[in-house]
Amino acid sequence: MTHHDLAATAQALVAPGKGILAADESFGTIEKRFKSINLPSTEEHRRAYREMLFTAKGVGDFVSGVIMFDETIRHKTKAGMAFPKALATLGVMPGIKVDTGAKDLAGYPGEKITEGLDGLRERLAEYHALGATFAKWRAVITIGKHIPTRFCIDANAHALARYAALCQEAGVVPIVEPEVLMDGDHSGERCAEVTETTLESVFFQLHAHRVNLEGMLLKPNMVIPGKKAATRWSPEQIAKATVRCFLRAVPAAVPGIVFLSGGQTPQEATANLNAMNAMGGFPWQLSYSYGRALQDEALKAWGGDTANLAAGQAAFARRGKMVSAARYGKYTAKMEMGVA
Ligand code: 5MM
Repeated sequence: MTHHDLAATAQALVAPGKGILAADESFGTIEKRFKSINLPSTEEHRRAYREMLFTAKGVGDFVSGVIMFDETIRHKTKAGMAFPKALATLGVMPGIKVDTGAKDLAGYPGEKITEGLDGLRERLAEYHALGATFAKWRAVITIGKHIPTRFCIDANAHALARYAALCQEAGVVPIVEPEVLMDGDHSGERCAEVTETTLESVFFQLHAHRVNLEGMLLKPNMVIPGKKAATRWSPEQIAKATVRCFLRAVPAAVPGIVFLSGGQTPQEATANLNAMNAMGGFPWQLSYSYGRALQDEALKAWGGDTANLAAGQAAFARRGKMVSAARYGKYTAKMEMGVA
């Protein structure tokens, strides 16, 4: 795989009107999601839930790629087709989460470092053989009283860059995800400051590790006040602050920025992305790689009951249509009133 192939894959992942479905919940996270609908996290429930999403009618219209977890990429549809093949048949690219999770950073209370570099070259080769054309690694940055520290930001940026270089060596497009968490009562301004510092460190390290910027995607948080902040921002304020921050810190050579939803409601995540695309004036595609914002309504409508399979798929496609419209700045609040 050449630099040219990597760039083509990265561009296809942010094709107009499309974005990524993050369905790479590890065991702990999917258990938490299923708990909200009172469903035990058995292997068959996890498989059936993912099959419902991956095979929804029209999925290829709003999903360019799906990020899977190690267990999921090995699963098959009820009819016996491997998930990566089933997705490819629908024009959707299979992707894989390759980090092994964020752990406490020794010596730095309250901060995390993402693990998973040991043996990564070999794991990437296996995932590539299983059909993965892109991968994801998530670093977590927490805002608090005396944090984040410069050390934590740089350590996570270094690991992200090592991961990205190994991906490109394996012919896999890396999605680089430095997530500044929304947890806490910090202001939007504080989020902007931390996000900019984090992105600067990430791109310094990507350059040092000789990562080809045209053959990667960035998956960041939006610039947004903390969940418990007293002062809230409108979608227009969030859009303005986010675009300003990214114009300062993200090279134009990066083909696309695919936002995470990070605990925003489906409506918020859609409206905020829409406001950015309505603004224009930036060199990258601005798209989504949403987990919760794309799945929450579908998960509720499905409720773990096979009888609700069509309802779950309809809820998923309905949100998909709205986020896809947000890629063009054409989403309106009125669309929320439409039935599935
Ligand atoms: C879907 O959630 C992903 C996996 O999380 P765990 O490794 O903790 O199970 C997560 O990395 C996700 O891809 C991003 O955070 C974006 O998801 P949201 O829900 O924030 O859009």
